[in-house]
Amino acid sequence: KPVVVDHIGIAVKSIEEALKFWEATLGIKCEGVEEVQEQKVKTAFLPIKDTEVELLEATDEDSPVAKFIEKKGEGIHHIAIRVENLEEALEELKQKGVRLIDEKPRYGAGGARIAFVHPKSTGGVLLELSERN
Ligand code: CMX
Repeated sequence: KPVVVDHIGIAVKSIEEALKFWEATLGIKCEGVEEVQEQKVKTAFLPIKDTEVELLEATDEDSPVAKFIEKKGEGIHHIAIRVENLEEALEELKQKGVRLIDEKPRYGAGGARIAFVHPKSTGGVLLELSERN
């Protein structure tokens, strides 16, 4: 089966400002804003056919998204691909020697179970695995 891109996460300084481009200019409607407190980010989801854009705004100055913007500026922060069984996917990658940031699932926006793969193993791209029911 082809891999499904669940969403593309984009780090922004301000979701309100970013929506002026995504909503007003491009006409892609934001379907909901949600804070993921544990990860110190506010997220805004904009559905595009078969995938979504996720705008990510830091909710704290020591948020990983604040640090990302400080270092690299606003831009693509991660790519999330859909998996059917997150534990199985993590186990398979581990067996293949892939370095994981999260060995165990945690919760992301929209109640998805997620885990991040270390950019050292992916050619510099932060990769998120996402299981949605
Ligand atoms: N792109 C490329 N590299 C990145 C990166 C990014 N976006 N974020 C982190 N890295 C790199 C770091 O530079 C670091 O590299 P070194 O080991 O060479 O120093 C490595 O990845 C590990 O990063 P870290 O910050 O030291 O590790 P942590 O475990 O503290 O945090 C992570 C990792 C990915 C969880 C955190 O940086 C992060 O981005 N958290 C926010 C997660 C998020 O976007 N949540 C939104 C909700 C989820 C959703 O539904 O999508």
